[in-house]
Amino acid sequence: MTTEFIGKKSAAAGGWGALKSCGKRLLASGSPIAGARAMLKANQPDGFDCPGCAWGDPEHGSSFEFCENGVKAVAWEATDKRATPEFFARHTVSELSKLSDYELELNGRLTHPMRYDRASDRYLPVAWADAFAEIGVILQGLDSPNRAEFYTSGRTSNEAAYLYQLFVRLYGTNNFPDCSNMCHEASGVALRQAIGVGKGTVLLEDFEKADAIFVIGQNPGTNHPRMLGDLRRAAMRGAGIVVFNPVREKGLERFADPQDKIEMLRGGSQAISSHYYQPRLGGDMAAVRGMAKAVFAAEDAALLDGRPPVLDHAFLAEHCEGLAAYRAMVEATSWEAIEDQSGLGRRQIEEAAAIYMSAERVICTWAMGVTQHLHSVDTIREIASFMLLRGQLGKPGAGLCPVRGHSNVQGDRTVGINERPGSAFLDALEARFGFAPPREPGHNVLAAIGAMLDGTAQAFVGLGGNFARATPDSALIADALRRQKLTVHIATKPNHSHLMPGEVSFILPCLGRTEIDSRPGGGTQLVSVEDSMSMVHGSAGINPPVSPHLLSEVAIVAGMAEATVGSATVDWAALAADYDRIRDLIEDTIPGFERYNERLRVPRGFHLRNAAANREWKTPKGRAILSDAPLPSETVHQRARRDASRFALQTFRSHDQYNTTIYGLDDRYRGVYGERNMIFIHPDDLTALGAKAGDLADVVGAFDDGMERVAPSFRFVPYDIPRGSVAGYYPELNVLVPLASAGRESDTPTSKSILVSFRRREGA
Ligand SMILES: Nc1nc2c(c(=O)[nH]1)N[C@H]1C(S)=C(S)[C@@H](COP(=O)(O)OP(=O)(O)OC[C@H]3O[C@@H](n4cnc5c(=O)[nH]c(N)nc54)[C@H](O)[C@@H]3O)O[C@H]1N2
Ligand SMILES: Nc1nc2c(c(=O)[nH]1)N[C@H]1C(S)=C(S)[C@@H](COP(=O)(O)OP(=O)(O)OC[C@H]3O[C@@H](n4cnc5c(=O)[nH]c(N)nc54)[C@H](O)[C@@H]3O)O[C@H]1N2
Ligand SMILES: [Mo]
Repeated sequence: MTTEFIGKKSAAAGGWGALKSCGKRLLASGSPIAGARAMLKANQPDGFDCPGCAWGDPEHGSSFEFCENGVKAVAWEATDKRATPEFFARHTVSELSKLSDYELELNGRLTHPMRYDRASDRYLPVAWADAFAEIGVILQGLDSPNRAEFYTSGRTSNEAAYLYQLFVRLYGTNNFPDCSNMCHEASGVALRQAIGVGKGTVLLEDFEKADAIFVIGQNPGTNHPRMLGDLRRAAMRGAGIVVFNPVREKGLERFADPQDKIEMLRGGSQAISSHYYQPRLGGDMAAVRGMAKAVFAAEDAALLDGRPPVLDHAFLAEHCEGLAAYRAMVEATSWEAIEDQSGLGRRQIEEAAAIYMSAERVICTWAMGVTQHLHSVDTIREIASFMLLRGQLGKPGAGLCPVRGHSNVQGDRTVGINERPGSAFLDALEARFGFAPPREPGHNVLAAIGAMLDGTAQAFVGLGGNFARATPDSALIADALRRQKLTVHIATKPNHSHLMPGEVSFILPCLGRTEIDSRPGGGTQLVSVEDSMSMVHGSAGINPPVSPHLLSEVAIVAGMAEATVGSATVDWAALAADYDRIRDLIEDTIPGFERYNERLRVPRGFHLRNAAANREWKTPKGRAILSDAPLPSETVHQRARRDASRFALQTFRSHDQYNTTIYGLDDRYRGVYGERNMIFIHPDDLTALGAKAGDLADVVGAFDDGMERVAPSFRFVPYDIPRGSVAGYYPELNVLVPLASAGRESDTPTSKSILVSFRRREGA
């Protein structure tokens, strides 16, 4: 037995630990100066948008607006390590496949376009022009454009994403699997149904005005560290910060702001959450329903006692639809059902509801803990309905805030990465460019995988990301990629998706966010991104490119487009020479981008108008809609509890990773070090299994589709987590996420509720 990897947890998130880690990270990158210089320009008006996350940038930020994870993301890109043609000559693809994600990316930045050579099982350098030409020939030769899949990861700029969708639609398909299909898709679907806009309604400023902030299913200390600054200021003002998270996450408990000199010198820290509730996995809909039940009860009591009503009747009457049905559904749900599904006691839920009711302005934020379940859309509808009861939307200091992941995932969707584009957008493309864009819906991530598995799909192009590692049932995906006639990966560093080559396979290396993008004939270029608060702003790199052979994402997309669809309809080369021209096209075809080039160049950029935030409801009924969906009859967690050997597993992120990019093997805030194959489990569950901290077990999937799923050799870590719930890291556990288990209406893999059991292993 070994427990060496379990160590001390940080006393607070942030603080000196974060600064120390920043320094280490910059030194380890080999280019501490480039990294440090870059950080001073992160999220500044004249710098680049930090590739770390999609949290908003403050108007009056400190002289530097960055965080530990921003430093890691920047250092990761500004590394002095290079995956050169010599590197690829030294190793066959089969050899590289044996490396972990961590070891593979450690080889540094890609420097040359590479083409797979089957005879030697190696990637060999190729000229850009030859790569584009061959891609064009293969894409043109497919039986139908609908047999190609065009993936996007959310780091791509608005300009590259817009050009990509234009190319792909001109080619003839809407097959746009996107990382957001695995991420906040449920938020988009639910919010469009409820309030007519699939985005959040708050601005960063609203966090300064809220009396209460509910943070549901999100770990900002690790994934959105700059949000902790806003939560900390709110906590210091006395705002209630109510957390729902099965796991006690350090960043939501205490935070020492590295940007606050006095706090740092005193070694102090600020408590973040005022109330921390630990629901069972997938129990949030029940918890919110319980709060709504308490609100209706309080409303009745107030009416009886002649006190002012609790509900915002004026708002509900003027703006909402479905109150009676929602209320009937809430009242028909018993406390017993709510307590069993949420795992929280009625008292706790009533206490949380009291905070909601005593606050004049409430914000609710959420992330993957809410969106990656079977009933995520219903849960988010429930959150929206609950917030509408007291008119907590469309006023300062209040609103709904799905906190996005990738730094431009929201922008990519805004500019047309959508497998089900609206007709208004397609009409605009048709009018502007004079071609008939495809109208039939295309593939999202799960549909694309289905098509790759059944042989329909013949080509895969990935604009960023790590498709094979981010998706469920990893074992099947490798096969699916290898069966393609063509695989193309536009990337900054090598990852495992690159090592599953189709018949013809390319790795095309691109510039990162922090690098100067200088185009022949067009000078230095600016790109733009949209954050979680719908602010669109410019981003210009400041470091010289790591290799003279890199092209920008825009130039690569333009190169593939020209070779595939020709330049008769769109002058790709002209667009790639000057991105202002791409922005002019965005302005012409997408509402909200008026005077794009001008407004982009003011500090902090501009806000894309959000109708719901102005209490304008773009729903079919022209009103905000409360939902009357029943609670799920049984969550995965409830199912697991029927059988003592079964558990509900969630896959989350450690403090030392960016999705499939692993920066290191520590998770300081959770007190584990040097190891990632770990299962966090309640101590009593561990005892019931007859196991101890550090014992080894295989994690076995219990999804009943006849497929055997095993993640071998994981170690138990006793943790503060509800009984029956366990947790471990993504992407290592993706072998257990069943392709066939997808969120209703969102089609999102259910990465936060996987039915598993354990098979003990002998030895340590
Ligand atoms: N440093 C860093 N930053 C990142 C990323 C990264 O990998 N590293 N990834 C980026 C991306 S793409 C995204 S989408 C975001 C992700 O940001 P998060 O959503 O914070 O990511 P996860 O680590 O998946 O954490 C989910 C949290 O939800 C909790 N949770 C799980 N299941 C449930 C549940 O049923 N109910 C409730 N109430 N809570 C639950 C988990 O305990 C965990 O605290 O972060 C972005 N920022
Ligand atoms: N089990 C489980 N699975 C999950 C999740 C989970 O919580 N649990 N989360 C899901 C979520 S929220 C998401 S968003 C997806 C993420 O899925 P992806 O977006 O596909 O994955 P990433 O790991 O973010 O992609 C990393 C790769 O992007 C490339 N890259 C980095 N920067 C750039 C750049 O500037 N340009 C280009 N072209 N390439 C770049 C690098 O080569 C790197 O290897 O994973 C999903 N999968
Ligand atoms: Mo994400």
